[in-house]
Amino acid sequence: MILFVAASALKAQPLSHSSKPTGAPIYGIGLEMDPVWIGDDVANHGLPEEDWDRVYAPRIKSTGVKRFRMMIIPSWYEKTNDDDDPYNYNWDGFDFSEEGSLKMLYKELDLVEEIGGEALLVIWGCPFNHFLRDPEGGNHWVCRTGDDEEVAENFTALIKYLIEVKGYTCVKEATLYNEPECGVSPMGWYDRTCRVFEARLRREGLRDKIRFNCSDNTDTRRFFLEQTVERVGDIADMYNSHTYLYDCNTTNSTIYNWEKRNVEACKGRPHYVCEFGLSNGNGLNATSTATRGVTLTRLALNFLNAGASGASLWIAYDQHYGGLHNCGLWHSLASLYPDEEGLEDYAVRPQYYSYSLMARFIPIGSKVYPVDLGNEFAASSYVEAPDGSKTWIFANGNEESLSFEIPAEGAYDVYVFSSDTLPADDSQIEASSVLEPVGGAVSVEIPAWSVIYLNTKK
Ligand SMILES: [Ca+2]
Ligand SMILES: [Ca+2]
Repeated sequence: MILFVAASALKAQPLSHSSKPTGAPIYGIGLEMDPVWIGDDVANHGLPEEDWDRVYAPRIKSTGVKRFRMMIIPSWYEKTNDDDDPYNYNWDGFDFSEEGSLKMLYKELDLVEEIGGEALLVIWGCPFNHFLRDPEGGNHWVCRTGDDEEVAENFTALIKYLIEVKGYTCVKEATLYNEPECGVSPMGWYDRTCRVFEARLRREGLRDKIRFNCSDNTDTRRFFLEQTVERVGDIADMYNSHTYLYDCNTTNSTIYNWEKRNVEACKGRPHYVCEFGLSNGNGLNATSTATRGVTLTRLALNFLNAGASGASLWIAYDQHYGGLHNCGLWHSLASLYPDEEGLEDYAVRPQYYSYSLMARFIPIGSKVYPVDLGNEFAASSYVEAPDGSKTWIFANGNEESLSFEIPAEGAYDVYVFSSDTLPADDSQIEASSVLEPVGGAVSVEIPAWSVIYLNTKK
């Protein structure tokens, strides 16, 4: 392996991190992992079920990701109304049997439980032919819901079942509706349903087990986040927004300021970027390039530096919702990509390795100290993990290398992600060299289009 990093005589810019952390609680680096892999609501692609245990679960474990966002559709377990009383769970009227998407949900939660991770459940809306649909609520594959009390019963029934019957401790967070402002639940409906749901969590003794994560708005609609804070700020534990506005051509300032304004809108409560990706998939942004892995890291570092509690990638792996969504950490069956010659089933993309580095070095409970590199296409953060280890992270999206001198009390393990350091298989990138301090500092060169992690040697 080529060693890019060495204590060198290059003219290096002295660097220090912010003296204070952002103050945001860090809920970790996340992945969208919707339980539709063997279900039939969205995907129907004939994947061999055993490949979950053979390929998918081991890979998720190897990434080190501990936070997962999951789609929930109310009809999966309450096809018709359990009874006419929304304050009486008629358990015979719910069906939690291990089939279809529920079976997949249990497989995913089993995995999250095993690795000590956390799951965010998101009611997506309800199908157009479902009893929860508002008769005036549109005719899409997910629609606005009608009866707030019935919605609250439906969602809390699932949460109760998962926590109290199945015994999952990883179910930690809940969101009402994916991107509600897009029509699934505009303000006026949304805030009322949130209040009824939150009251029901309290009534059922579930409130202290669940963070209520609100807004879930799309990138350009900060007004919805602001209205959410205004209307349900007394019951929300945290907020989140999504973005697909940016790519390798976007400056740090633009990305940072987008998230800074979100954080400010939340008035002291945490803000998480619950979905993010790139605005296009061409050239340096293409899904199977290492440059995409660098840009995704640069985006996440900007969010964190601006005070985000973390960021979650859309999507863990290709799920064949359609072409737009073929941007996961790995492909699906090769036969589904007729244009990609020589592709192997489940081939990983370079971002599989870069995303794992982020997840491993920014664990839940970290503190993030922003670092200003004075460069619009290279970003950096200094992260203190709960176990006391400290990591400098650099993502360089320039065509030139950059050199910095950073303080060092001891040696650093060096992890390098670039097109030249990709493992030949799906094992993750490990340390490739050690930097020993000279005179209380180390010099580090960050090559063009690379990500480098310097982790205090344990
Ligand atoms: Ca019901
Ligand atoms: Ca009922």
